[in-house]
Amino acid sequence: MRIDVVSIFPDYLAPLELSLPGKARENGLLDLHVHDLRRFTHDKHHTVDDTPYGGGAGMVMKPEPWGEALDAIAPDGAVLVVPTPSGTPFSQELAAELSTRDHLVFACGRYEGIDQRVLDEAATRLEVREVSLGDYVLNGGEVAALAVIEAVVRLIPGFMGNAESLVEESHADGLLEYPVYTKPASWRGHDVPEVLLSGDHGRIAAWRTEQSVRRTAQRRPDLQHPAGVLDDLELRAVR
Ligand code: 6GU
Repeated sequence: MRIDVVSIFPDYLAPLELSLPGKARENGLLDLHVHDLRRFTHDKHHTVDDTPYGGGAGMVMKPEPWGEALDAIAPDGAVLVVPTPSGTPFSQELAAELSTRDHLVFACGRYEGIDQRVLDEAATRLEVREVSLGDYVLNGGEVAALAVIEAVVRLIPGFMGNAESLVEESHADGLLEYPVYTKPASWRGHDVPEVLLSGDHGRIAAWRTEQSVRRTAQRRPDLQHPAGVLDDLELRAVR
């Protein structure tokens, strides 16, 4: 997979050299490039923003540098990912979809956002996905791009060694993860639940599913989970 990131703060993307994306790069599974938007300006001050038409607070990113950057960096067939608090919510499902694509280009906006015509024009030749991390406001798209890239890269086929650790984790089945424990069995007066020491794999699996269902019902009543999970375990009471 190739990923390009365009930002006026390319140093913000330095963590991509580390950790999972860094490993994927070393393995040759990821070809990652970060670009400074100001390289695509032509005035002395490398201006990337201007006042909004119609008035209002803040500044808007000018279309010309973005147009030139995307002409140079995003060939036909790439997916343009635009992190913005007004995007559609980013999800594990979207991460999985993006992980199957050959080329992602991230356009990191700052200020009040990017002139809408940049996205409208890009959409004539690219698939454009405006995505939000959640209902809060960041100063720019860079931190969101880091999160999206990490979620996507770890799903690239052939990346993680253990396929089970992807299947078993939070959200893969629409439920939150059950609580986990390791040694010692007793610590500061808190004991590991007895069932986990029992060696009874059937009871352990049922306990974990029940814990996942309870957590999901309590913390994330908005999450859909398959009706079969509850019915099979006769846990309808927690709904
Ligand atoms: Cl994707 N971008 C910005 N700037 N703020 C956000 C966000 C994205 N998601 C939540 N807040």
